[in-house]
Amino acid sequence: MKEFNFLKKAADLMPPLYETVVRPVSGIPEGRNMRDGDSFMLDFGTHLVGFITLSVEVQKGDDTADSPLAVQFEFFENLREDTGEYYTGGMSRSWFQVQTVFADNPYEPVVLTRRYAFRYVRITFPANTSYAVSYKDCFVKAVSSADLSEVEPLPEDTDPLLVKLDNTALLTLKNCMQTVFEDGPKRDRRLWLGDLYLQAKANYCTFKNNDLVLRCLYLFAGLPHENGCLSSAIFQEPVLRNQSWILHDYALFFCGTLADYYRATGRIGVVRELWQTAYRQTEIAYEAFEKNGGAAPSDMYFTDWCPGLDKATAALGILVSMLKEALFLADAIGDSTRQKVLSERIGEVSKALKAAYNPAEKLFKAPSGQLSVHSQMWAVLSGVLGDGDNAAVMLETLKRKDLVKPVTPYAMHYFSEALIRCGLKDEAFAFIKDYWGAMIEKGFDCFPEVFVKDNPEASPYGSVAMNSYCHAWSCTPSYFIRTYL
Ligand code: RAM
Repeated sequence: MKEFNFLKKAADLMPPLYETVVRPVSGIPEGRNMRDGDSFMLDFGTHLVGFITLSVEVQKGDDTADSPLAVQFEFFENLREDTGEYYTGGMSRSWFQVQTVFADNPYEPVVLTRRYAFRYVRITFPANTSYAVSYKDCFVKAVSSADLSEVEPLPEDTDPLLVKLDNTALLTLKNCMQTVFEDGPKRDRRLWLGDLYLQAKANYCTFKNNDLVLRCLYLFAGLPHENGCLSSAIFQEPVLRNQSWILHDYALFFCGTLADYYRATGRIGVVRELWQTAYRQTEIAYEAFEKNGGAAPSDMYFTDWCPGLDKATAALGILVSMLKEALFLADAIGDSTRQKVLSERIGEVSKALKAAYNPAEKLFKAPSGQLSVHSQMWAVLSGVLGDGDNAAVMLETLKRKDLVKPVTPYAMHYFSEALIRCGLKDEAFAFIKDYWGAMIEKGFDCFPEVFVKDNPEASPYGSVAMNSYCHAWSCTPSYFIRTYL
């Protein structure tokens, strides 16, 4: 019943979508007569999410339009996707943005009703029609639930690179803001809790669509698994449902997202309403820690797409951090029984995490002995060491070249936050400019899902064609710039 109410509230918060009409800036095949495999590539000049319409002029043949017109559309967020390879990785090829339309009436505009995410579209007329066609018009009805007029301009003297990072981050977030905070508008077009946590942080200091955050919180709370654990993601299509994959870090981020929502809005009523759900996530993750002999079950934590990562220490850091966020919520509503339980549990998990610290080396080790950036940043964010030791860990992390490094801007967010947390703000901004700046330098219009500076082929899915090139978990430069500068 309670779940049903949450879903009803989520439905009531369905946002309106703002529409903008955009036409291509280049690639228009002026005066070309096309058929039988002829094609052209339009460039819309910026990343868009929306619906395309194409109109052509039928050129008079012997017997005009005596067969349907076949039009193939291939959409690319980024030309790196145009590999021409046949994909055999683990994801479905149906994520590739290709559609062929057979228009019985070529004199009418061809209107696609499926939403695509792209900057470029290759249009091909594959059939050997007796007639040729020429380009007449093409436009996109771009959609987003983000309201640009809410975004305050940065001060005039802001470093031009930071302005670029902010603009790119804003476009990334905006195009992922649809009827929920999607992870990426090309793929998976789904609401993920780990992504939402970061999107919401960026949203509060940009588009301020706080009701969209609330809608997403209600969707998760309304669709728990049987034991009360929240799902890592929610599908809206074909039917509203939760995803079977459970991740303890993502479930715990419900506490962090709710705590941030409360900090941003002061709405204590929402905290009261969602408190049971939030608290339940800490119980589940803590019980798993206990059952696992006082260690976090790393296979239940996402952490990053980094291959071969030993996640156990980072996972403990996440658990302590989110238990603390839950304690913050318990304090806010005055739940003294749970304040006590949470404080004890924070103590227990902190002890396990501290055991991974080597003071001589000033680094945290994973159980396999692996040294990773992930272990350091999450240990620092959890606050188990004092400020001075925290800073020493991060300085050591910056110095050492042999640590396993994150491969996603998602994990790099936490690395940047960890630097700021221990007073290394200059180092944090130098890193943000270097890492996200490299994406700008490489010509990305939006921030992608995966980015490794010296490996352009990096992909968790076996091909860069499957990567998402507008991925909201990468949008946090706006959060850093607008919160800390
Ligand atoms: C990717 C999704 C999403 C992320 C999951 C774990 O496949 O696109 O962003 O949260 O991985």
